[in-house]
Amino acid sequence: MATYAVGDLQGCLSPLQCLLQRVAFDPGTDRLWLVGDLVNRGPQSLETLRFLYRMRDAVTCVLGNHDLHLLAVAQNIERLKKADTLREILDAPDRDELLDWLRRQKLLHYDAERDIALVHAGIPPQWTLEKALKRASEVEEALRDDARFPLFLDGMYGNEPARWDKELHGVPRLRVITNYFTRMRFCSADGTLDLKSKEGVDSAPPGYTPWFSHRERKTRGQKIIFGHWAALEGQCNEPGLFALDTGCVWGGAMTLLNIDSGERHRYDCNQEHP
Ligand SMILES: [Mn+2]
Repeated sequence: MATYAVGDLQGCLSPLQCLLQRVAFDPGTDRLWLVGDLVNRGPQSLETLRFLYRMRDAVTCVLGNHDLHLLAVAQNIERLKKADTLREILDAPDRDELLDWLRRQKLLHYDAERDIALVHAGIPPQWTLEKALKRASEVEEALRDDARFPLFLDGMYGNEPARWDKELHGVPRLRVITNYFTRMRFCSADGTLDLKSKEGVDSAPPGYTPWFSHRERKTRGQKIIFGHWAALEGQCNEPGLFALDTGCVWGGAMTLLNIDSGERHRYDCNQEHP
């Protein structure tokens, strides 16, 4: 029995299946963790969701920005963008079953036995893991609540407030929490977000650094698996951090990590043709 974590899929099902085959993944005994962004931009978003749903008992998943976008589009709250490849999900006969499963996933997962956290983008420097889990559960509860679900999705879009304040309430409070867990790359030491820069660690505006680089970060030393940031190319020198987005959908690679042994498996999109 082994536990694996895989980087952003974004509808790239064949590379995932290839990697799972390579490690002889058995959904009866093995476990697969996903850093989110299961769908969008890639070629097989619907089949990816169906594949994961079928083996959902073996899956632990956190939501990414693209997954939340899919939920908002399906609620007719947001329109499809030109580059979105989500139409096939919206038209699928089993869409409600798939989307209902997706909506019940977490923003932040913590495995106490392994002492590892799983999140799409990251945990802002000013939060302890304990605080972060509480904040994440506020959004998770809104997602599961039939009445609050559409209101949350409707107010989810936007870059403001750029910083957490415990006095925030209602939708702006949920928005900044969601932006931390699902969109963050750079922030300042007090957790003010810069959501515009998307390139490598050197592309930060003055006063900003990657969320994980702040010296006073309260989760320093905590093991955290994350995705979302393809420009890192899987490199992150912070102790305990595992960056798994290696840009499969952009022609890079898909990375599968054996959590217990630390062994990494790579599917290189330029060299392999399933
Ligand atoms: Mn993302």
